[in-house]
Amino acid sequence: MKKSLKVERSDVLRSCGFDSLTAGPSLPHGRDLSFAPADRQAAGPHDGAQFQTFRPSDFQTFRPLTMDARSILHLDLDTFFVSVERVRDSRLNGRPVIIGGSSDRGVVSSCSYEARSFGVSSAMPMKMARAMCPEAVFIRGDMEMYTKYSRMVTDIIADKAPLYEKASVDEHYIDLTGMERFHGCAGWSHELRDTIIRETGLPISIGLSVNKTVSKIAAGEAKPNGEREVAQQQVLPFLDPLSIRKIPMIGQKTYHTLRSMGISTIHTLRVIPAEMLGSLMGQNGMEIWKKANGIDNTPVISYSEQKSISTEHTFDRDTTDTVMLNQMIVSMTEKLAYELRRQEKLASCLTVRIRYSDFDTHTLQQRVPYTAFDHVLISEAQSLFRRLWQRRMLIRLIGVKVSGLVRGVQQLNMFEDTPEMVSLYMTMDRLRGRFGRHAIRRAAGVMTAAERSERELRKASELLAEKSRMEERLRGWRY
Ligand code: DCP
Ligand code: MG
Repeated sequence: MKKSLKVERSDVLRSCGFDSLTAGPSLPHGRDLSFAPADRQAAGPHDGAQFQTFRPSDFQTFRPLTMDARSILHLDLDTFFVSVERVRDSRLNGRPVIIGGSSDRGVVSSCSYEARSFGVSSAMPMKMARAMCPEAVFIRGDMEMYTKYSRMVTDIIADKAPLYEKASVDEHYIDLTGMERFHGCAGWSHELRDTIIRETGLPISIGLSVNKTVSKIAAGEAKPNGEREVAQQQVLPFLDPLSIRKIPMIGQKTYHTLRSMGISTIHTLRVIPAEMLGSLMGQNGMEIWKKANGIDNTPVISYSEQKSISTEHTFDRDTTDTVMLNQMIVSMTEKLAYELRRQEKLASCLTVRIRYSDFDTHTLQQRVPYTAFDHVLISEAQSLFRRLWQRRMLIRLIGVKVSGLVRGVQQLNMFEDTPEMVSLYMTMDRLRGRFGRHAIRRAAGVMTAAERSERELRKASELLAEKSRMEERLRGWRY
């Protein structure tokens, strides 16, 4: 018989400090709860409670730590944008530096530790940062330059690492599993870090542990400019005293939810039964519980295998209609950029493909500074298309692809653009999120009524010309 574990919802809520299904937390905000096993056993039956049923299979993915014999290295550049600015201008060393949108409506992208000591943090409105630290050096930023340094670091890693993943502009994971037998992983990691610092001039911190979550947290704890190794048996003692905020998937909202339940340390979080968190927060709760317990089986995905996003269009009739082809490029690229922003990704490479009516296919690609913005990608796509379409022959298909994707939000580009443009993007995306992708499109990607009738007229006159040519030929046959 299949065994199943039943958890009463009211039991869960009560254990977490809620008096009833509708009541708010009964514990004062910020108090750290302790869930001893005895507390759990003491919970008695509760009438009229809703039941959530878990089967043993729900927990099958929870592999004990001892089964994981991986060695995963996480590398994260320190105050990345600020450090690049410092490499280029050493007068910034030791001073509070804040990088972000130049207007008050912009937000902080990166700030130095000196600025952080004034309470400034990334994603904070620039206006607030200015008020907190008026003596800071404010820099608008240069995404092209940061992309160049980001690639420099990736190239060094690619040259030395067996398998690496580029997770964001300044973060990489390397799977060193199996290397221990030949070299010490820690020694190899130390040498790699040294090489990066020597060749780029950028400070970087590393964490080495049994999986991605723990090594990322370890790198965070090693900052600034440090190294931290957490061996398998050290994972729980290392995680236990840390704030739940250190768990990568805990954002502001989840953090406040958990804090309102009195949970502040990873230890408190991990001793709560998984099914309780699952019952309260669904699949997300289960994931958080696993991470709090140092469990993470996600693989390091090789950078070359990381997904790209692409779209293509085959025309009903092969065409040389420049206006229409250009409009198609605009709307396809717009679609991809929206998808990037929706997935919170940035692209660093753009590819355009055309297929002529004789099936001859040509592709051109171009590296771009990390972006998820239509206007950057569209102008690149248009210029690639112009270079590609040399033969001016009938086109059967066009395609656009973005690749070299990393995690990141469009805020990365904010300092390049006016706040008006950014809020326009956000409004457009909100409309698309609510009413569908086609709810709003840029004019260049949509034909105006005048353009459409002009095109119809052109087609009609082509047909008429063809008809009279045919009649001419038929007349010739008759005589
Ligand atoms: N970034 C951004 N907006 C954010 C977060 C980050 O524009 N909300 C950019 C600027 C950062 C870079 O991405 O320099 C890397 O992000 P990190 O979170 O790694 O932050 P830093 O490298 O600046 O600091 P740390 O030393 O904490 O890693
Ligand atoms: Mg960083």
